Amino acid sequence: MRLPVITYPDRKLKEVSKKIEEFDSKLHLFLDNMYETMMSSNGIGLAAIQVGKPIRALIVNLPINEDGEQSLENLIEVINPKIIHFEGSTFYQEGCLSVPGFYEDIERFENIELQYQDRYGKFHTMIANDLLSIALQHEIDHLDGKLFIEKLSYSRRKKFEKEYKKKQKEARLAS
Ligand code: Y12
Ligand code: CO
Repeated sequence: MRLPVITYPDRKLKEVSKKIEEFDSKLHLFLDNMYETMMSSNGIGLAAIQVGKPIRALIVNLPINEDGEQSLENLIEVINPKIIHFEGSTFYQEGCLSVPGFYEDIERFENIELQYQDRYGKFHTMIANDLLSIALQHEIDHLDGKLFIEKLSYSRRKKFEKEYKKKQKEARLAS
């Protein structure tokens, strides 16, 4: 089932998500619904809070080629993540399904080491580089109630707020 994606400035996105303790069929169905929602919205990453559930779950499915194709085999489900090491710095033009139509260069760690659980509660450790590292950091920020726009400079954020409000007004008038 496709779930509605919450968009900025909904205050729900500021909520800090709770640790997952039960790895049951209810969680599995929710993760499946997150996947359907992300794929049907042309996303490559989604956190549970973006569909209104404040639990520490996120999914990432990076493109496998330059045409942007995605494969279920590459889907990564991450529960209760903890970044245990990080190094380097990199910039990438990020976008977010909860901030539609806005992309901006954001600084992140280049490489991270992540401890997390899978949908069955099994613990894993992963080293993530490049785009995967960026996507995971973006999604983990959602679990802590943070959006990538909060990393913008004061002047860029002001400009964003003005442009975003204008776009929202135009969309309301067109609907
Ligand atoms: C690098 C940087 C950030 C991430 C987080 C995951 N972000 C996304 O999946 C964003 C997807 C996105 C898709 C949109 O829809 C279409 O393009 C059709 C979109 O909509 C508009 O711009 C209107 C915005 C964002 C992962 C890796
Ligand atoms: Co996002």
